[in-house]
Amino acid sequence: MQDGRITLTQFIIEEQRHIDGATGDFTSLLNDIVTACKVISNAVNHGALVGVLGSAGSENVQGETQKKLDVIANEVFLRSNEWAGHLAAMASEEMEDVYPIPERYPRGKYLLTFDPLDGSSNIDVNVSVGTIFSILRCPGECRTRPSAEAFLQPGTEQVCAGYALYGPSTMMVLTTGNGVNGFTLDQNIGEFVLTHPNMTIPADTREFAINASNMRFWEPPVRRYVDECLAGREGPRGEDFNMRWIASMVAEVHRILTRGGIFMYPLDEKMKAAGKTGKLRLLYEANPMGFIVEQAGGMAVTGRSRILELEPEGLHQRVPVILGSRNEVQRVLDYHREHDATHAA
Ligand code: AHM
Ligand code: MG
Repeated sequence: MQDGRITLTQFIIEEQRHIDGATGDFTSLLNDIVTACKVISNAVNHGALVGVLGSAGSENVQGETQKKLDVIANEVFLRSNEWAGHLAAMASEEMEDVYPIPERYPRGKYLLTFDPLDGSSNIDVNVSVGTIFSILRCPGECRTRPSAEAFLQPGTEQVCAGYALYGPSTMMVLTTGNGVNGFTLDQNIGEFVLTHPNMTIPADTREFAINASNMRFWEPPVRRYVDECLAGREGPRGEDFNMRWIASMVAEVHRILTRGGIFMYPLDEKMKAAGKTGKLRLLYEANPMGFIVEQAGGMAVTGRSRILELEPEGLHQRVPVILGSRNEVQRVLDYHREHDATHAA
């Protein structure tokens, strides 16, 4: 821009220039995603003024009540990204099946997964929510007949991952595997401007995030970690810890990218008894956030393995998520390893 500021579009074009064989398809796809996020941001900002708050009176595939904004954001993402010819198919938290690009449009070489409005329990109380997305390459025949199997790629295969945070300001944070950069929406000109170049997560932290209402169901390694944090200066860690829980993963990850921290939605006994494998979804929550966190120098694990190396088994598969500052995540990983070694089946 004339004033020396760098827009998201400019940033991506310049980054792609250094990639052999780049056709501009990816830049163009990202532009459509950015447009969708601006539209969602506008709806979120206007809230009750435009009648978008409250329940839609329906349930999604996971049996969760859909908010009006969940449904609107999903539609916005589909319409913005289906027409341009960059995608073969999309998959969303709000749709049971894969959404193949309609026959009337050309099909492209990428796949897009997204959670159109994450943290939607926060919408009605006017607390930050966000959009999470992940871009994969479409393997083999998938361009002609895209199926759910095409999406079942480990997180290490992601071409790009990002989130939009609809908070006091709207931000877009993304990675293409070359570090993490944050952009703030300048509402006056309608452009995302680079404001947070090369975001990195401090290796150490004294702040943790977990929904403590599940404490009685936690596995021993998680309970041990949190107990030690709560014991503070007088406990084994010898330091006081702070705690935060926003119930909006995008806001939580953004805080961690900004000042460090650890976020946990672990496996617990209640989930196990119900046959569940976690709370958060692998393909459009854990993998994109894991990619971003790792690119910022942090770690993202289930407690027992690296999230990005998991072989997905289903479109809506749930996994435990523990991510953030490297040394703390490593500690939780170690506690699981120690526990499992002494309690082998
Ligand atoms: P959602 O995709 O239905 O909004 O659920 C995901 C959200 C995350 O953003 C957040 O970390 C978590 O659910 C909060 O869960 P809880 O309500 O148990 O605190
Ligand atoms: Mg979600």
